[in-house]
Amino acid sequence: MAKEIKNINPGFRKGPGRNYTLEECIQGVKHRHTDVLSFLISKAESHLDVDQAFVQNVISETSIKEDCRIIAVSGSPGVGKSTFLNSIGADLLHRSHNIAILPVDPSSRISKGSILGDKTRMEDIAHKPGCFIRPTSSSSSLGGVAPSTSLAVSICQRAGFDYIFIETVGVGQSEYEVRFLVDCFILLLQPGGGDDLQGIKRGIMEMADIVIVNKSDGELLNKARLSYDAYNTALKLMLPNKWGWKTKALMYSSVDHTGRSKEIFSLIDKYFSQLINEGNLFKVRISNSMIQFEKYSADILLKAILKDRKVSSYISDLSR
Ligand SMILES: Nc1nc2c(ncn2[C@@H]2O[C@H](COP(=O)(O)OP(=O)(O)OP(=O)(O)O)[C@@H](O)[C@H]2O)c(=O)[nH]1
Ligand SMILES: [Mg+2]
Repeated sequence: MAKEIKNINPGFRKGPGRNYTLEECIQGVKHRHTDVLSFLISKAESHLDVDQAFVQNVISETSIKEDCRIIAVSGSPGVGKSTFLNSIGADLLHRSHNIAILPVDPSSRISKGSILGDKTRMEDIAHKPGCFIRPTSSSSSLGGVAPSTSLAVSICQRAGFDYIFIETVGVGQSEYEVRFLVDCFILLLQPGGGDDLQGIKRGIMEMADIVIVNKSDGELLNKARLSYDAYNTALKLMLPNKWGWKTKALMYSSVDHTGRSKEIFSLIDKYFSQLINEGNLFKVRISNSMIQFEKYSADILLKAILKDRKVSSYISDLSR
């Protein structure tokens, strides 16, 4: 007989069953009402124009918290992204920060699997006040990150979170797209013994602002040190990015992190201080908005073309 699984996902809550009016949503966003935020993100994921317009109305009636930090945490499947967010998220909550975590799941339309996975990996923080976790699906997008993820970030910015994290699986397209949604890009890597550098696409290293060799603990610690040295050597040869930041590497363990998150936070603080002091944070966001505008206009145009009856019958003729 199948064993009963208890508490597999204690943090999981069913989506809100009720509708909210525009005014309730505006107030809900201002007061960081998590059910309203989830409701709005569901609307953002909808393909209906009326839902998109509703979200846009809420966005235009609320203002963003300028000093929030929008950070991507990317890396290959199983590298420890959710556990990492659980670890640093717990520290941030302890320091009375509010955090939103938006895991982007390329497969959720099929399996809904990582909705369970992400929340169970973040069980230390999932129930805590000040923490909002809302997985979003990328499956509706032509690329890796759905337009709804960008709207979800916008909604969370208006809800006044201090930190907004996007968790993306670093396979192919998604990390390139998420780069242009965030202020800071953290790349998590697995300890590999130092000869693993060839396996990492150079472009991905160049995109990262902070590289973290995760799982630097137990039997993996020696391998992690070798990887860290190899990445550091490679990073020294790389030029600063266009905002003058030089990518830095750190070792971390999300399961044995006693005292270690200090290093992460001081590096994140340094990164944001440099951007702000040199007046570049605003420029980064403007530049990101322009890139998103181009991408989503192209998406909308392509979808409209594909909807055209003549085009779709031509395509089905071709594929016969
Ligand atoms: N030893 C060790 N194990 C870790 C660490 N971080 C995560 N893990 C383990 O690695 C496995 C995957 O962790 P997740 O946090 O789910 O990884 P993920 O990158 O979010 O996975 P996906 O979302 O499926 O791509 C789990 O078994 C974790 O317990 C770490 O710092 N040290
Ligand atoms: Mg995960």
